[in-house]
Parts: sequence; C-alpha cells; structure tokens
Amino acid sequence: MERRIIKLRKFMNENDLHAMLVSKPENVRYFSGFSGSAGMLLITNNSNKLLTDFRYIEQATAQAKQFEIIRYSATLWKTLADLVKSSDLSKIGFEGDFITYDGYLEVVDTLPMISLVPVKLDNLRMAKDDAEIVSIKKAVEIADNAFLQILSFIKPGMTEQDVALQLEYYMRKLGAEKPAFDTIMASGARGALPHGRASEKVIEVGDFVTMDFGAVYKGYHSDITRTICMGKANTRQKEIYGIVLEAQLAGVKAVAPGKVGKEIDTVSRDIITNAGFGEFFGHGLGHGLGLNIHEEPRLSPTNIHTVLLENMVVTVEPGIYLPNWGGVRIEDTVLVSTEGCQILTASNKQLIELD
Ligand SMILES: [Mn+2]
Repeated sequence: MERRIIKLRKFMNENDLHAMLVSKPENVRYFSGFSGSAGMLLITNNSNKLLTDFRYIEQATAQAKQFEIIRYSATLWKTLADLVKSSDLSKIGFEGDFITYDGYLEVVDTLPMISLVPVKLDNLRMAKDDAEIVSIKKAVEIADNAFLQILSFIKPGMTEQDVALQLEYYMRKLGAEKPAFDTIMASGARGALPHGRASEKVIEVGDFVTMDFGAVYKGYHSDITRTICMGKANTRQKEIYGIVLEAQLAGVKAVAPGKVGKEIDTVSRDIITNAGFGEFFGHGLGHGLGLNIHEEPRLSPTNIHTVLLENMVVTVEPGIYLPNWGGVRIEDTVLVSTEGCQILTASNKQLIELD
C-alpha cells in the first residue's frame, strides 16, 4: 500500500497538485485498502485521510491502516471543506471521470477558494504488484475450474439461464465473491450477439455455445470466453472456429512489453480480415483488467499511445459474429512478462464437441 501512495504522490508532484481527492471506489480501495461503498480519500504530501460515514468506521479502521479515519455526518463535501479550509491547500486534483455534474457543482460551491483540477488516476493501476497478481491468478483459476465443471453439466434441452446459473454457483462454491459481470451465454444464432446475456433460449444439438464469464476474488476480476459445440461441429463451424483460434493464438504470441495496444490488435485482426471476416469482428482485441473488469490498457485499433509494460494484465479475445448464424469468441487473460506474456487461463482452447 505504501508503494501505491508513493506512486500517487509522485503523480501529484508531476501535476503540481497540493492534494488529491480520490473518489472512485476502485481507486479508494487501491490506495487505502478500504473496500466499503462510501468513502473518499484526501491525500496530501504528508497526510492520508479517509472520509467515510458511521456505517464504515470500523471497517475503514481495520482496512486502511495507513489512513486517518474521519467520520462525516452532514455531507462529505462539508467535512471536506472544513478540512481544506484549515490547511493551506489551494490546488486539488479530483477524478473528473467519476464525479457527477451535480457533485462537481457542490464541490465548487463548497470550496470556492480552491482550484480544482480534473485528473485520471486509473493508469496508475495498469501495472500490477505481487499481491494483485496473486488475486488475479486465483480469480482466473476459479473461472477455469468452473468451466471444467460446467462441461459435464451442460446438456441439450437446458436453457442458457440454467447453465449460467450453475456456472455462477460453481464459481461461488470455489471462492468467488461474485461473478465478474452478467454471464454471457449465447447459443446457436444468439452467438452473433457479442454480449448476449444468458436468455431463456433452449440449447440444442448442433449449437455453438459461447460462454463469457469471470470471477471476482478479493476485488480482482478474471475474464474468460470459450465457445463449445453441442455435438459434432459442421464444416462451417470448424472453419470459423479455426480462424478465431488462429487469431487468438497469434494475438497472445504478439503480447510483449514495449508494444502499443494497436500493434497487438492488428496481428489478430489481419488474420480474421485476410480470411474474409474482418467486418464481423467489430470490437477491440482485448482490455486490461484488475479491480475493474475493463481497464487500461486497451488492445484496440485506437490505442496508439499506451505502451504495454511488464506486470500489466490484459485479455486477448478475438471473435467472429455472423448474423442469423452465430458466433465464436475465444478469450484468455494474460500477464505481460519480461519478454512476452504468461497465459493465466488454463482452459482448453481446441474445439470441444460434447456428445
Ligand atoms: Mn473480456
């Protein structure tokens, strides 16, 4: 935690800020350890304060050991204003990408003498430290094991919702706090929906079933997608699966420190485009993940600036989605290493045909 605060102070100095107001829950947790839903950090060059309400005093005291815990009663902004007025802070950074417009008006109103500077802190979380990597690996392992179990559970005649519910149950049994997001379970023609949440559709023999899911462990997310076939795959299914798998393997192989997101996206995208399906791969290749399911760095055609560094964790997830037919996506979570990457996801990627 100490190293993270040092990183934040360095950022404050570089941006000429006297203090930083941290309000996004993921960032509050990252810098303080506090995981409650109401709380804000005020960090200066020589003090760490956590403002929260009476419901969380005990939890904050236990979790945020390096912080002075301040209880606010009326409103957080009023308490904050009192703190700031009694100090010589005049230029304070805040998270412009999180605060609401109403909240902003309230701060400006309460702190008219302060110069408020909108900044983004999320990039400070891109490279993961050892403790974070341990949690992500555990979240990945839970998802892998749940997938293995669901392979013997899923049968034609079940609805997508039946299978998704069981998958989430397995993950919880294996230690997940919750699913990383609404489980995507898209069978048959629904596979053409890249984000088709589990529906009442009945899974039938011959369907491709795309499952995209993840677990949250100690606040950290995992993200995996596998597409399996209920029964024997036909020629067309094998062809599309083969192209996506080739693109996925090449994308993973391309992940390395020093590259920008677009370079890696291009490697996978070229394979799909050259096979004639470029227009049916309409999303970026992957994304960072950690305390959020979607974080920087993005592996996408638009990311030409953010360079990958060792210990960043990203997904590689190409797909092909054909209207009225279905789709295939294959996704792994990988850890950027000194020269390339370590694949964290252990689940089989060869086409699984369940009889
Ligand atoms: Mn993903």
